[in-house]
Amino acid sequence: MTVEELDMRAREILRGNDRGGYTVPTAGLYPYQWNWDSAFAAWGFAQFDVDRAWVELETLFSGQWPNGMVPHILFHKDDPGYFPGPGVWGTDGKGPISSSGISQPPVAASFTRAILKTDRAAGEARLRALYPKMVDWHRWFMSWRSDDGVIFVSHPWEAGRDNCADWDNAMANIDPVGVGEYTRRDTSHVDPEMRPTKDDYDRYIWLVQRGKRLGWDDAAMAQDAPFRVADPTMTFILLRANRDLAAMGRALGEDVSEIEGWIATLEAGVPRLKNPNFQMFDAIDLNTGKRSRVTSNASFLCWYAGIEDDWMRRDLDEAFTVCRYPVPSHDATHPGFNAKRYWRGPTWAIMNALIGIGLAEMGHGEVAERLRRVTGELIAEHGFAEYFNPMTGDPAGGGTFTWTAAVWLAWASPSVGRG
Ligand code: 9WN
Repeated sequence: MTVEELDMRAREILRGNDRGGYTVPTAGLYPYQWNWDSAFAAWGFAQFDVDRAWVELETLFSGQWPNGMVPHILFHKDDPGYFPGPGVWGTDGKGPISSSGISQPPVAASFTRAILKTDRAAGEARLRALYPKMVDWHRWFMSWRSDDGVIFVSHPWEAGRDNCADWDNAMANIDPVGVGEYTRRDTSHVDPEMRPTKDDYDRYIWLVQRGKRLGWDDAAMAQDAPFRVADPTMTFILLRANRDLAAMGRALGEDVSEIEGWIATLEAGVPRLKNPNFQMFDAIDLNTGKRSRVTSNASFLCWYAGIEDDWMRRDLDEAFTVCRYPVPSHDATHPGFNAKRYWRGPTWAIMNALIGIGLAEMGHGEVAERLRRVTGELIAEHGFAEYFNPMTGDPAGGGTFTWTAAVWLAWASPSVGRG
């Protein structure tokens, strides 16, 4: 396909996954609105229909809970094709729309700022309405997910990197006793070898059952929490999002001192995520202090957060040597690497886009451009898949995927205007 045809195909995918005000990640496998997927979708829509981009974000924030949390899934319309659905989550009455009870990486403020650049005229009024909601959401993270400036997750799904090795220590300490029988739906849509294992799912569901039992009450859930893992994804993304939120607040004439305080707290927390023995950014099980000791694609989000790191820069060069299509979600030289299984090896275009944006901004223009080019080739040659084998480029997971199409339109396509 030519670049023009690929651009058109990407727009068709976004339109095709549009369910009226929100976009599903892909039909069948993920039939609801997911949080960070929607923020990427908005970024994609902004390249050809900026009004639709704002609507995507507005619909996402229409599901915000009174405590500020923006759920990771909004169940606008019941669909038996996904498990666990609204009944398993049991969040009735917690928010204005049926939803899950956890959040996801807060990329929305950063994409809002990117969208504003394409829509300076009408954008200000839309931003004015969204801004306080984003502040409330970020405050919720700082109140309930910060451990002295490192952001932790309460469930693997909260980080959006469901089965990555960063959670292995904490997952091994959970005994999913009483989880009961359930039927997964993901493995009827996708090859089970590309998905998390049953051991993983037992723990995912067990944690959801615990949240439901505790009425998804933040204070109750924080007591003796069985899963508390300090996460590079969340910490770097929230730090970056706070910088973007503060910039937008200043432009609106708002007092941003609270947000500046969060930025200082997170900047002070980041060094704890640096593994002192292996020098990469990894995860920490806060219940035991054990580190994950694996480089993931989230380790390379440091630049996106405005943090320079020479060791990670060298690791990135190595990833280019080992993989034809970096950046793998799990160090490809490590015995735990699996080129097919979800977040334990495959390359994700969304992560590459965030890494590439950060590299370019921090003065690593050459490698940023190389990553953009190789991601563009990956999508052009292998399609708009959910994720890809980093060695061969083989597509994996769901197809006609919203965020891969969005990343193509906004970042990876050779037609994207630079400068
Ligand atoms: C659980 C929708 C979501 C992404 C996540 C990705 C995957 C869900 C699942 O799909 O997670 O939230 O059922 O596997 O890991 O990042 O937001 O695309």
